[in-house]
Amino acid sequence: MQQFAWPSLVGTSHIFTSSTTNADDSFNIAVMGAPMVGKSVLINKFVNGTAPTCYWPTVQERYTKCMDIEGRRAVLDIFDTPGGYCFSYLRDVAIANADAFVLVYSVKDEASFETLTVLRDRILHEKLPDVPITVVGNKTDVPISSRFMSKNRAQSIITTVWQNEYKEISAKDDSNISDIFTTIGSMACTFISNQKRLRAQARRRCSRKHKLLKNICTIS
Ligand SMILES: Nc1nc2c(ncn2[C@@H]2O[C@H](COP(=O)(O)OP(=O)(O)OP(=O)(O)O)[C@@H](O)[C@H]2O)c(=O)[nH]1
Ligand SMILES: [Mg+2]
Repeated sequence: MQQFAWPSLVGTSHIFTSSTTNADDSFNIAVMGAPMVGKSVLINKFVNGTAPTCYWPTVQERYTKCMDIEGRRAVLDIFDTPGGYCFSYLRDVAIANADAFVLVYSVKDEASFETLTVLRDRILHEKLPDVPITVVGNKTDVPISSRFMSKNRAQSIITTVWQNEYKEISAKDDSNISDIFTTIGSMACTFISNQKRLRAQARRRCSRKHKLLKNICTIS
């Protein structure tokens, strides 16, 4: 697990914290996407059970929530990122510090899907190819005629071509959106354990090579 401090808070930012005592693990989750796709509504519904009453563009906000992941108590440290381009450096900080990503677009806004492809490329450029990513198509409460892409097509691009998890929701109407965070939390947990195991294996291999070289030097 990476140890780091999220950037200091600026502008209209806040920290929203639920009880995080006695947690076994902690995972840093960045929620990213174009402006107005519903990132803040999604996070607030998950953490507080309610949505903000009016739209206010996010600068940066951080939320923590304790939940059971893979049978252990874990803290999700969730970073709500700005959609607007004037804060692109905050998105870079979020990418650098996150263990896993929830990428949100609106099913009625094609440009928000294009933004997601750019963001995803940026994440893959910075992180390992198997970094945990869940893509969320939000605002499914809108009439089907205003969708720019069918659910099947979105599912096929994201799960088959991108090889990422995909979920469609209405952050505004759906009451059960916690499985998005349970899924990304589990993915982060597996990813970090695998990284630890690979690092331990590499260390063991390195130390075996070192011993072998030492023996050869002693004999000769
Ligand atoms: N119809 C509909 N509207 C939604 C839904 N989720 C969010 N909205 C609305 O979309 C607008 C933007 O929501 P936010 O959650 O603030 O969007 P955001 O992605 O955080 O925006 P930025 O902070 O500017 O990046 C608000 O007016 C919300 O009420 C949804 O599922 N359905
Ligand atoms: Mg927001």
